[in-house]
This record gives sequence, structure tokens and C-alpha cells, in this order.
Amino acid sequence: MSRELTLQERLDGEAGPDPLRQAVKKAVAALAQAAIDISDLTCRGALAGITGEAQGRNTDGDVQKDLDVRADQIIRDALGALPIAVLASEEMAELDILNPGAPISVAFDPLDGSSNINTNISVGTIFSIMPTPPDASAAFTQPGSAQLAAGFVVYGPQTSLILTLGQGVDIFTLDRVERVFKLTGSMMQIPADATEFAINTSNRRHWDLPVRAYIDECLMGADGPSGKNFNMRWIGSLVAEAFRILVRGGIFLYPGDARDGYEDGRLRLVYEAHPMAFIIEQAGGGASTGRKRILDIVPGSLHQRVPLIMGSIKNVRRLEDMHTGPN
Ligand code: FBP
Repeated sequence: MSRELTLQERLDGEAGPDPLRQAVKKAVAALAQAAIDISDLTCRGALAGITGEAQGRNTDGDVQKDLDVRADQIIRDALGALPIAVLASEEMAELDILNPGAPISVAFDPLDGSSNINTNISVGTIFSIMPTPPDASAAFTQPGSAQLAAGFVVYGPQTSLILTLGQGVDIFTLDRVERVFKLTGSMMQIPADATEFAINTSNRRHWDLPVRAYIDECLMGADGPSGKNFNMRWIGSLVAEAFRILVRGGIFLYPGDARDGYEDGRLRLVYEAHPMAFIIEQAGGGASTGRKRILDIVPGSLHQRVPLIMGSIKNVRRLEDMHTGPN
């Protein structure tokens, strides 16, 4: 049996002499190293002092769990000495400007899905790497299409790192014995048409009409206009839903709804929706608000939320049609 390529070998093969690509390579390698440490903590759980208990709130008002705080520190320590201009984290109110002359800037959600920690359900880390513009403080006011690389890690039964450098999507699995990520899935392609949807249906009464109409269509199954029976999943963990969609297709929705504070849904543009959209599009899928392509959105603020609909391209297009009408 041939030996699997390690993440480091893959990065070395891609980077070449270009200083921008070299900086991306170093940042991804450091994020992967941090993910191994976070994976150790999630696996040991209470044995490592991880309780899932709230530690307070971050400056944006989200409840912060102990693992949120530790994961944030682990990643900042891993990236701190690299040629990075600006760091942005879900856990930090403001940008952290490190070295304004450096070619890249990194945004990350250190621990996504933290409400799942004490229920032993998959959580993850998400990251987005941007080129640094002449005014470094504008690093995260660029559209998602400017991303140089994006990835996420799922701390689940396996720890998996999903990566795009803008030329397809690869999956790396953590080899716990050797403590390295190894390539286990190359050039992922999301099936174009799928029959699995993921949405928190407890919010149905708050949804707007296009979302209701689409989910009703799914629920009607073969008797409805789709002519197909759908299955449903809701893990409440964006990284786990995205991983499932990458391997077997489907559609994920966290739409805006009528609850106070949920007008633009729950997910954050800069370090959740942008990187996910880059990965999903690179695997042949779609990512949209229903009215606009996620990668075309220019963030107005660091922690802004955005409705996110992503997955199999035909399902996403159907939902867009329901929002805007077919072209
Ligand atoms: P956090 O960024 O606070 O972890 O929230 C994100 C998230 O956990 C996603 O991973 C998940 O898709 C969503 O919230 C679940 O939200 P809800 O509990 O409203 O279904």
C-alpha cells in the first residue's frame, strides 16, 4: 500500500518560492499544529479540565466556554511568531495588528459549536487567510473571493482538516500515533443534487416565506414538486454539517429569521461563512444568502452575521430561485 502524503508534504509541494504562498504554507502548518493540541483537549474532555461550562461572555455578547478560551490562546500562540499582519478571532473584539508589512492576515473561529462540548458532539476550528492590503486594518473588509486559503478542522470521531488553497479541496486525517495530518481525500466533489437538508426546524415559525416554502417542499417528499424524498440532519455544529455535505452532499441553512438579533441569522461572515463558502465552492457546491453569493459580500464589520445557505449546487440554486425567482 502506498504511503499517504502528509499535510506538510502537500504544503511543501504547493508553495514554491513565492513569498505569499510561503506565508500561507507556514500559517496553515501552524494552524494544523494548533489543531492537534486542541484535538488532544477535546478528546480528553473533563480529564483535561474541559467542562463546557460558561466562563463569561466575549465582547460581542456570546457565551464563552472554557475550550473557546483555551483554543483561542493555542491558535494565537501558534501564529504569533509568523509573517502575519493581522489576526481576527471570534473571541477578540478588535483586530490584533501584529506586523502590518506582512503579506497575509488570518481570521479564525477557534472553537465552533461550543454548545456541543459537554455533550460529546463534534466541534471544530475554522480559518480564513487573506492577502494583506496596503492598509492592513482593512484586511477583513475584502470580499470572500479574495481569500488565499481557507480550512476547517472537525474534532469528531476522527480529527479531520479540510483545506483549500484555491485549487480544489483536500481532506487530511490526524494520525494520532505520528501526530501528523495525512491526506485521505483529494479534490472533493459535492454531488450536484442531493436529498438531505439541515436546518434548525424549531425556528420554523420565525422563518421568512422562501425558506418555509423550500423546507415544506423537502418535507412533501416525492409527493411534492421536487418529486424526491428528503432526509433531515441537524447537528448544531457547522463544521460537522459542512464535512457531511463535502462527503455526501446535501444542503445546510442558517437563514435570517424574525427573532431579535437573528435578522441575518447566527453565523459570522468573516471567520465562518467566508471560509466555508470558499471551501464549498471549490468542491463544486454553492454558498449564498438566498439573494447573494457569499463570496461577493464585503464585510462591513468584523463580527457581522450573514444568512448562510450552502451545499449541493442544484439545491442551493433552487432556494435562490425561491428568493428571487428564476432568471
Ligand atoms: P458558535 O459560533 O457560538 O459556536 O455558534 C455557531 C453554531 O454552533 C454553529 O456551529 C451551528 O450551526 C449553530 O451555531 C447552531 O445554532 P442553533 O443552536 O441556533 O441551532
